[in-house]
Amino acid sequence: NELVFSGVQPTGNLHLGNYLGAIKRFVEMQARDAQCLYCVVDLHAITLWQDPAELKGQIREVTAAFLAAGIDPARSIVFNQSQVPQHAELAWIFNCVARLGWLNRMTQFKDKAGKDRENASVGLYAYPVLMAADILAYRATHVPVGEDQKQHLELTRDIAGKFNNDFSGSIAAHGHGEDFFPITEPLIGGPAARVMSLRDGTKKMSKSDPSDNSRINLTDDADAIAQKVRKAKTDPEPLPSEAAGLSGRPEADNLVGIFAALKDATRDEVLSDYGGAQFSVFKGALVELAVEKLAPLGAEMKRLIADPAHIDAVLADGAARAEAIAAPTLDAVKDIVGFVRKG
Ligand code: AQP
Repeated sequence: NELVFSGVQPTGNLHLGNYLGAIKRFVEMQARDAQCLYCVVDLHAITLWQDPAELKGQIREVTAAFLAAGIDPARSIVFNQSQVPQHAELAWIFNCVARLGWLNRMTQFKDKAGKDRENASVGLYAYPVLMAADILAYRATHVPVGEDQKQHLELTRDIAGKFNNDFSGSIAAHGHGEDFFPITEPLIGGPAARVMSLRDGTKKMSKSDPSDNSRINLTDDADAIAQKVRKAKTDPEPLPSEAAGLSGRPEADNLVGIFAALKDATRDEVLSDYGGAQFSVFKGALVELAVEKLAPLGAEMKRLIADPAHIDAVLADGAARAEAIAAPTLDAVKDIVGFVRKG
């Protein structure tokens, strides 16, 4: 049985990369015959300091983006991580399974901690272990994410494998199959698995980039979208007629990839229409397409955010349904590890 899990951090400035690399694909996964869980990962968000006066709004904004994009909270389980205690509980057990050497290789920690590593939170370091717990508390088989999460997904697989191996005798003694935790499949792909900054085609589009012109925010209106696309960095050559011609042209590759993802097409299909075109022409078409797809999404997000009670009710309902799946897994894990537990 397929079970899909993924999450987005409520750290503000949700952008086109989060949408094309993750949220749009969450919606597509609903069409498969699988239970999907989509989580606003607030425990992850506080690995970097978040203003308590802003955090609730940020959590509701991500929830609104999920719903506005087409995630149906009756079919999928939409919730925020801190309402389901099993994530943090399982993360502790996994802290005792994961090895320091594995975490020392994580490039996202190195990027986010920067030069002042001694001053980074322990949570930022242990972030990928909590992510493994998010996924494995539901024994999820498939995780749609952007390219930047590939290494963390590999760590999840390593933790699942080591747990299955370290506790194989106890897993069997408690009547479970030898693969208690599944070896989760990352679902990374499509033309926008890694959307780059509009100002620098070698840097990922990111919430924390100080330049607002580097990203299209999901709440940007039509004028802002148009202005940012028109200002986006390009090179002087016209577009090539095939995707192979984009290599070594990161900015052109990025804009064509964004166009393709918005249009549900491939880069080659886009270039069969725009090969040989100047950027002035292509950007005009991209503005039109981006406004057509994103402006209604942003408007619907704003409408939903205006009714926080509705969003909070969706999250509470989702948390109860998520906990109903995670609690029996945690009970089984405690038995396997050898804890005494009530009832
Ligand atoms: N640029 C991107 N292209 C494609 N996918 C992306 N994702 C993020 N950036 C891009 C995917 O969005 C999902 C949620 O990401 P996240 O909220 O967990 O955090 P992040 O990856 O740390 O996002 P940012 O925007 O890059 O934030 P900062 O600036 O804090 O580093 C994930 O599936 C992610 O892959």
